Amino acid sequence: MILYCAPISPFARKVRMLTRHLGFEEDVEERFVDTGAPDAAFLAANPLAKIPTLVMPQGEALFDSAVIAAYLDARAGSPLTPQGDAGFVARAYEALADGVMEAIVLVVYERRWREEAKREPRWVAHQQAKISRGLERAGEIVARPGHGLQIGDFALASALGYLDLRFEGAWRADFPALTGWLDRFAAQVPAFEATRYRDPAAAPR
Ligand SMILES: N[C@@H](CCC(=O)N[C@@H](CS)C(=O)NCC(=O)O)C(=O)O
Repeated sequence: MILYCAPISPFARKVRMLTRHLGFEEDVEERFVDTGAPDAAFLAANPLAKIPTLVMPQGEALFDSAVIAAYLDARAGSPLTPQGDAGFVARAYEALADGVMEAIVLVVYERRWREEAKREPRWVAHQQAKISRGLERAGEIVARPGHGLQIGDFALASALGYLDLRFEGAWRADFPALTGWLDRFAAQVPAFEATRYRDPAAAPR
């Protein structure tokens, strides 16, 4: 399988952690792409030119990250998906963590795609409020008794890792319980460390 991705993308990291954690590392060739200058093969797989995009063995392309995550987990025998209604609750938690990630990406894109004079502080504040409320809720979810490792955890860890990278870990002061959770996740999932972006100083803003 081919995974179109990039070393710094949080949505890609979610999937790159899952391929490793679920034992598919050898089956997946990671191809780093520039979403700002997509090549023909990547565009043929995903006309939206978004990462992650996974090309299955039979050649069909899967996106977005939730679809790819569900596919990989199903292929592995669904270790990360609770049965019954709890499975839908787990998907809503994944959507929450993905939504936090999306809001962070939008704040980063505001900085990247708009000149300073054209940036809209109200829009940034609107996204930051989503990030805060989303992290508040995620903190409650991971603290539920019996909360087991699931796909949403990979999305949440990815979002927190991206906040560390882009905003110097400012979230840690506001959400100390999540810092403890992230440490425990990293201990349980070595793929978190393995996919850490190694050169923050060189990261495109
Ligand atoms: N909902 C998508 C979001 C993916 C996404 O926004 N990826 C970013 C990189 S982190 C991207 O491809 N950006 C390029 C663009 O929007 O043109 C998912 O879950 O995969």
